[in-house]
Amino acid sequence: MSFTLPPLPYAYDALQPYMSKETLEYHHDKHHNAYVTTGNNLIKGTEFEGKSLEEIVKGSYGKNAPLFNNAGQHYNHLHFWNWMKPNGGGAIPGALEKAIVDGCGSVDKMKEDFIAAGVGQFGSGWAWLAVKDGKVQVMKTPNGESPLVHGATPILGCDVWEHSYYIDYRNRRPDYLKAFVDHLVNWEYVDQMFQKTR
Ligand code: MN3
Repeated sequence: MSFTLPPLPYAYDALQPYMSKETLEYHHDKHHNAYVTTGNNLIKGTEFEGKSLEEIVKGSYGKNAPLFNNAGQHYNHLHFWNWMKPNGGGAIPGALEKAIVDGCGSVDKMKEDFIAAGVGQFGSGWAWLAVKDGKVQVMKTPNGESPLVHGATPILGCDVWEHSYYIDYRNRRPDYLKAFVDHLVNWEYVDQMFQKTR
């Protein structure tokens, strides 16, 4: 199976003013596309040809760093586009909300911890909500890693690489994370991933 780059699930200008058309053009068409192209070149002739993306991400971690970086980022970005929507950040579906309260204390505490995880990730990486041992928890990872390689299942992630926010927010990563949580998160897609862990 080779990697392919699906189109964005909304128009390039659909997330404005919280994420600009220019950011999405660079981020999707250049950055994500590069992970797809490079990943396809690196996978040729390896044991991972023909495996599923999740198998490639988990299997290459700690064994084949160049392939892992590109496959990991392909996995993260495939979901990242769907973790956002125009007019996002609204109500959280009931069963998921209950699990968030159970795992994180409250919805407000989860949002606060998620933003703090993204702000506190030194350099490039991701902030996450993940399910581990049946519990929802906040995590952060460097570079192309995700909860998948730490024994957990990601249900929401925010890209905190500078390419994700520097055009719109310059150095203000906290403002980007707050806008992501308040105005962009597609909780229905988060809920779909959460339901698969039940
Ligand atoms: Mn990115």
